[in-house]
Amino acid sequence: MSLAASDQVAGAPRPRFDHDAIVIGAGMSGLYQLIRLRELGLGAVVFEAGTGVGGTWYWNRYPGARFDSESYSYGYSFDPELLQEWSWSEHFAPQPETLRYLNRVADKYDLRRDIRFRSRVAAAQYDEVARGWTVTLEDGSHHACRFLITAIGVLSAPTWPRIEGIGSFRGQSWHTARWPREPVDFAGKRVAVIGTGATGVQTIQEVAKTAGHLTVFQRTPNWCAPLHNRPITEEEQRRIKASYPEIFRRCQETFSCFLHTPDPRGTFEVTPEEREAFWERLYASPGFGIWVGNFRDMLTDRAANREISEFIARKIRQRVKDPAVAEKLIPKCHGFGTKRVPLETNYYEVYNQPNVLLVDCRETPIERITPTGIRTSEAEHEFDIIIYATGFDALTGAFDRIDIRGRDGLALKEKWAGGARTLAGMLVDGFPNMFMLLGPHTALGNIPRSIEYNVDWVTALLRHMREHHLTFAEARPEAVAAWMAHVMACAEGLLTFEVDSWMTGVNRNVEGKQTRTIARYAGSAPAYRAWCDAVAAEGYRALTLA
Ligand code: N01
Repeated sequence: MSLAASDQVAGAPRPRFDHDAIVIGAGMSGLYQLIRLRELGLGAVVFEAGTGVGGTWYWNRYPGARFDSESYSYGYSFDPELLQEWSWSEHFAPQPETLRYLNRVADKYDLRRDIRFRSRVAAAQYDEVARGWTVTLEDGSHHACRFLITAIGVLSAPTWPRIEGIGSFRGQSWHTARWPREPVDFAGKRVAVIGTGATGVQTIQEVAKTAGHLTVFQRTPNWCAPLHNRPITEEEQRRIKASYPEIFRRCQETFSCFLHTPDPRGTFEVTPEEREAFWERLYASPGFGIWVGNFRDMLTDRAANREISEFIARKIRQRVKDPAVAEKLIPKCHGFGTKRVPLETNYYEVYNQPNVLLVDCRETPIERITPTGIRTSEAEHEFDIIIYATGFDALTGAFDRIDIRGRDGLALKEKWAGGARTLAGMLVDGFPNMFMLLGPHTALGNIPRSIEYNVDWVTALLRHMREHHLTFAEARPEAVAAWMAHVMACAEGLLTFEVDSWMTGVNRNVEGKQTRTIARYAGSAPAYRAWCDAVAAEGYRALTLA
């Protein structure tokens, strides 16, 4: 029996909901939430803007897109059968494989029958009388539900650069997060890539393989480290499948749910020789070890951060032949790891190729996009293709793009104007019966691990509400204040928060996002879960339930 049909406020007219729950987004969180809602016996629909499932892995089909957390730590952990059925081909799987995986999940659980594709949500309005939400799609249709669950991702609102003339280019151009389905042939073409974040790095190293000529427009260099990807052998496959319980146990224990976790030693507690040997080992190892498995003080102690930055700078100088180009590629304004470290495969060597040019936008800024290419303060560059790897309006951007209104018609965008305030990234006071999966201030890291935790927490709350005949859940303002104090405390002393990046809520291409905020939860995933578990264990006293 559905919750909406069974639980009615005493004396009030029976609310007429189209669905118990509406989920926005059919990415990794939306798919898993749908599975759990069905298990609860709730009638749910998922509205998805795309034509298929996959979210991030549906939209980001740019050349070179792949995991940079180990494939076997990334998949869903909740279905042991699926874990045995699915074989990842590489230690860091490419995007088409991940998209196939998510389609396989959708097939296995017959999820598509409850997903409406090509359905972009334009607005959602809380209805105080009905204690539910009315969701409006871009086609103007309205859909009423008791519970609204946002599964709209952290990095799903792409941003184009604010450059004059962007619409005038006569060649082909795409944002990496809106890449076409048809393969793009770069052979013999003059290609530009704007942006050198994790996406730009993956794109550049792939496009450089075949482009006639590639020009990279770099505004801020990033500290990149080798991915060391390779195929998974049959023997490794057997070992991986036999050790899934240990793999996921390890992910639960580590700081950010990766297989790597900080080394308990401080940078200067070891001899210079030991330090160098440790870093050499990390640099030669696959994955994020060098970022999240480094000395524990790397992101809190300036001198420690300087040491590791110098180590990586030496690597860049060794790998890039032209010293002037190498210097341009070495960040000078932020230390190693204070931004998300892009993992690369021969990225630096790309700049040794005769068909690749690095343009430093700090020295020679882009002035405008022209019908034939890009004009900088120094030169006119002609292109056949321009690729915008210019990132996302992260964390809150996808929320801002929906007109979400809570009690008294208050717009979420307005409520968050000075920075998002949440309860554990999942609830907002003033927005009853709305639950966010991966909302601002959830513990991020190895994302699927955060997703599974958030979905299970929301599902447990819904179960609790059903068992107690409750139809209303709202975060208490004092609980939000307590949570935000915890978020602020976790951020204190972290070098990460002294740097502009999507993790500090800065995007110079978005109005009103020029100043740093504590946009991201910087505590550990175990601390995050302990906090949320305590809320549940205390009977959800942090929430008003009715
Ligand atoms: O975006 P970004 P991203 N002129 O914001 C530049 C995840 N991810 O898509 O730094 C010139 O990091 C901008 O320059 P600046 C991962 O979490 C995961 O690359 O603002 N340049 C920057 O270089 C990652 O952190 C995977 O000076 C302009 C770039 O565009 C997150 O997604 C793979 C400009 C944007 O970099 C976002 O990464 C890829 C302008 N006007 C990404 N405007 C996995 O492996 C912007 N830029 C799972």
